[in-house]
Parts: sequence; structure tokens; C-alpha cells
Amino acid sequence: MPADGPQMDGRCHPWQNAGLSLIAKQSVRMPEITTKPRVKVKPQTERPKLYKVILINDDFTPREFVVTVLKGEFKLSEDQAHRVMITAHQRGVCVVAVFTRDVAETKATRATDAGKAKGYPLLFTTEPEE
Ligand code: TYC
Repeated sequence: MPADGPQMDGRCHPWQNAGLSLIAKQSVRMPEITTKPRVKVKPQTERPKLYKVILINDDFTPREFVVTVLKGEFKLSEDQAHRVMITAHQRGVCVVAVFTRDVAETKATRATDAGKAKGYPLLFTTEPEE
């Protein structure tokens, strides 16, 4: 291999190129670089994990109070709140709504505390969505 000039295929070592004048450098062809295009593009924004707020039935909290809490804390209509309450009453539990973790935990705590303030064992829990 020659010590002071481009190789036969036009490529050269950096230290060979460094000694050339500016004009000469501009005329030196750099090797063509081919890159494989990325096939899969990672989404820029990941969706946050969601958590269910679950209403648990008990034998003591008045139905109308459960409906009032559901309307106040979860912004359900009278009809939606009544359906959720009846479902929990009949089946033991009912999913109220899904939120990000912080919001779900805050609402579940506030709704549970509203029952506690009245001496009721009303309970809302949270669990992650599949
Ligand atoms: N089971 C209660 C009653 O008969 C009403 C009730 C419904 C309480 C749903 C809690 O999550 C509940 N008074």
C-alpha cells in the first residue's frame, strides 16, 4: 500500500487527507456511506398506564348516599350513578371509571373518605388495567 496518497479505489486515510491543501481536500471524494432505513419507528409519546376505580358493596351504606358520592366525585349522571350502585349492590363490585394512577387513587380516597365522614363503610379501591 502506498504511504503517501490515495489508495487505488479513491479512499484514503485521514492522516493522508490532513496534509492536503484546501483545494485538494475539496476534490477528494469521501467514501459513499449507505445506511439501512429503519423499518419500525418507536412512538414518541407512550400512553400512560390506566387504573380502574372499583366500588365495593356493603350492607350499611344507604343506596342514595352511594349515588350522591358517585355523582359528586366521578361526575356521573343520576342514571349512570344509579346503574353503578345497583351493579355493585347485586354483584359485589363495579368498575366506576378509569384514570391515570394519581387521579384514580385521589378520587378513590376522597370518595371513601366521604362515606367515612358519615360513619359508613363505603369503599372504593383501584387496580391497574390489563
Ligand atoms: N348494599 C347497600 C344497601 O343495600 C347499598 C350499597 C350499594 C352500598 C353499593 C355500597 O357499593 C355499594 N344499603
